[in-house]
Amino acid sequence: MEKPKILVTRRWPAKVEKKLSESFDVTFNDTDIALSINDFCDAMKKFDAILPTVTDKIPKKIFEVENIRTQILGNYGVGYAHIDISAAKSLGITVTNTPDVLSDCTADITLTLMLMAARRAGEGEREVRANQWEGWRPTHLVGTKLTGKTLGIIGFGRIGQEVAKRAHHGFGMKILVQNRSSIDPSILSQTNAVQINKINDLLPHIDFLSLHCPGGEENRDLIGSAELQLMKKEAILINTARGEVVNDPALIYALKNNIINAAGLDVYNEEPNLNKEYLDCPNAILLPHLGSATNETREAMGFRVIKNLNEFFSGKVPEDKVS
Ligand code: 8YV
Repeated sequence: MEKPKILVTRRWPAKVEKKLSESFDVTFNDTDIALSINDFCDAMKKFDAILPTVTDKIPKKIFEVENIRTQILGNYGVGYAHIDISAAKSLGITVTNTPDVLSDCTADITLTLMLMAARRAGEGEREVRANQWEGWRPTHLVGTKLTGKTLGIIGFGRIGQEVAKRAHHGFGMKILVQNRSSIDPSILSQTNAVQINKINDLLPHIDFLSLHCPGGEENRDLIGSAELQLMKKEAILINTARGEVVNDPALIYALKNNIINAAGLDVYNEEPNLNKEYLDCPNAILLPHLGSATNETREAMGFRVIKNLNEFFSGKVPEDKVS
């Protein structure tokens, strides 16, 4: 039997690429430059499976090409708001993602941002590198503690729960959560978390807010000026979910006008072309979408895609099927 023809849209960890080439007829993207929409349309006619990432925008148009050969999009990543899922569904094209394997690392980067923003680590590092550090003094770059503070988490799935564990058991933080469905009490009790129904009822009571809900249109601008106004002036906002969940002009205004204290961002609207006004905000910690960027996790994500492909091509429903 002929091996399925697979397109990998970006470079993946070497071990995973090797494993892929052992099992499939694979085309790699040696340039590592993201595919254009036209390239993607073309690929839909040539490959049985395409393995995209967040840098591949896959709108309805891509599913409108004639003579589609692709049966499965094996997304490398947990978030899939960049794929028009209902268009895929209407053609019976399977879409899978890679949950679980990146929860630890995304939670770790969340805590990294919380600590960096609270302790003004970005400002401090820039000062030292600019050779402008004048030495220790009691009032120099004074930040705020995590220990004992209250963390609000929007979206209490796998990543949100890992963040809660680190914050509660590591820093003694009190956890308030908002989630679209109700969370099993046995899960809440692991971190003594309290579920609040409405975001607006949570916002005035928290010192840190961390976003872990899906992106896409349903959550666009979930945090805008009205929500930021409800937060404490001392509060810190962390976004490791998706850029569209936060309204950029509203957050930039809030950072520049002491509506909130600081923000830590790993994701942006229109990545990598983030709103340049963030660069003028010293109280914004800005990371380049590093949530899952560890060797261990990037390999595990790749092997999870391979597992989904093997299940699919042996006639089973892949464990991580989202459409
Ligand atoms: C991924 C992420 O690296 O998995 C996700 O949803 O945001 C990232 O950590 C990225 O999406 C790769 O496609």
